[in-house]
Amino acid sequence: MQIDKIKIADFNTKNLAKHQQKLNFSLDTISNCEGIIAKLIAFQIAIPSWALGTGGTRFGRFAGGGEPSNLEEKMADIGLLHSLNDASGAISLHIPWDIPEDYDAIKKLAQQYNLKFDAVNSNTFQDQPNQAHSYKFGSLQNVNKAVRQQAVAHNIEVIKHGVALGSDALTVWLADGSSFPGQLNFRQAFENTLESLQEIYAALPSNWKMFVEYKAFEPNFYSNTVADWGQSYMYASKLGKQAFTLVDLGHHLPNANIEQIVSLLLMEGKLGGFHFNDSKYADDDLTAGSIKPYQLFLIFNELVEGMDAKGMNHHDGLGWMIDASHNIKDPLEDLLQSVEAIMISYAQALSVDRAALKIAQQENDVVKCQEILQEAFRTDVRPLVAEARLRAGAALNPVQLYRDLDIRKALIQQRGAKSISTGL
Ligand SMILES: [Mn+2]
Repeated sequence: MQIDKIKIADFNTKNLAKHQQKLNFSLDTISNCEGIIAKLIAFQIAIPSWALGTGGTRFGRFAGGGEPSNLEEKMADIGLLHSLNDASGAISLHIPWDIPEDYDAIKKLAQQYNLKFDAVNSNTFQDQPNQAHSYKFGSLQNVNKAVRQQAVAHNIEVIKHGVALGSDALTVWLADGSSFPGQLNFRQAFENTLESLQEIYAALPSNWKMFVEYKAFEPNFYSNTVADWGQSYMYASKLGKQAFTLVDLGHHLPNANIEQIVSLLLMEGKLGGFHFNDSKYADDDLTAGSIKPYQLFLIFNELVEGMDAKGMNHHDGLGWMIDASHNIKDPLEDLLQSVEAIMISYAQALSVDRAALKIAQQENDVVKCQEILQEAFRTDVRPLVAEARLRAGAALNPVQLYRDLDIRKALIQQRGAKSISTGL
């Protein structure tokens, strides 16, 4: 289903006076509001094709109803999000969960919803029906060359799907590792993985990027073969200039200083992309900004500072994507909340007084440094984010309009109460 533009306009008209009041206060208190709003309008966050349905835990899954059961319906859902917030204009496909059957039809659909194809994702963390070899003991790292070759061939096939759709990046996340000491020779696992990645890298079109995603633990519990940013950086450096590290916020050990990781990877020109989510304990895949909004702001603070230092475009210099799971919330509401949290953190980071911060840092004025950052964090930038949406023809309050229009109810009527998303 698509939302009638008139309904969005009506909603905005109804809420305009209140918005204007808040916006006027922001315009008075935050400097360079126009510059911030322009950057917010350009900023887009990709939605992964696996995030439109209800996820689950290893204990159970509680379906939400009206879930998209094929790629076309998933694109319709992202189109819906994008019409509400004008900030979700890209889809990230997961192969083989969402193999496009008719490229032209899918591309046409994307055009209709104003969506781009973000990075394509390979999957060697589970076995597919009729697969010759199992990934139980790893894929690109496997001691058996035939298994590695199968995993390499899969990644090359994913690139081909991406090329046909107009994507320009491949994300490789490996579940490879070991669950018990002694199970693996670490060096051999690294070398096998590197060799496999090199074969995939050789198949990349020249305008493509390869993102090497790391994860501290899980599903393996003793070692992961790409466990942290340092290991990812080693692979990316050895592979070449088209390879980059991808940071997923949930893939660190507790209390890791992610903002510092981001800053240094940017400095080295090796930060490729981001997966947003939030967590309290481990890789919880919760709504971005729901647990640690200050951390999200600090990360964006380094992103903005680091990208500006390199003269990078904020909106396309890196790959921006949500990677979350929705166990108890309506996935579409959850995604709207995540995008909102990301935009707020980005706007806060854009509002930091960088010149003053630089002086305070040079003077070792620790108190002043903190004051400057917290001034930006504690200033309400939500009216700027809403204004960016208003100017782009989207809704002042996407979650509210989604509820006012009873969209989930309509989706359940259309798709049924028990539809299940592919891949979950
Ligand atoms: Mn991820």
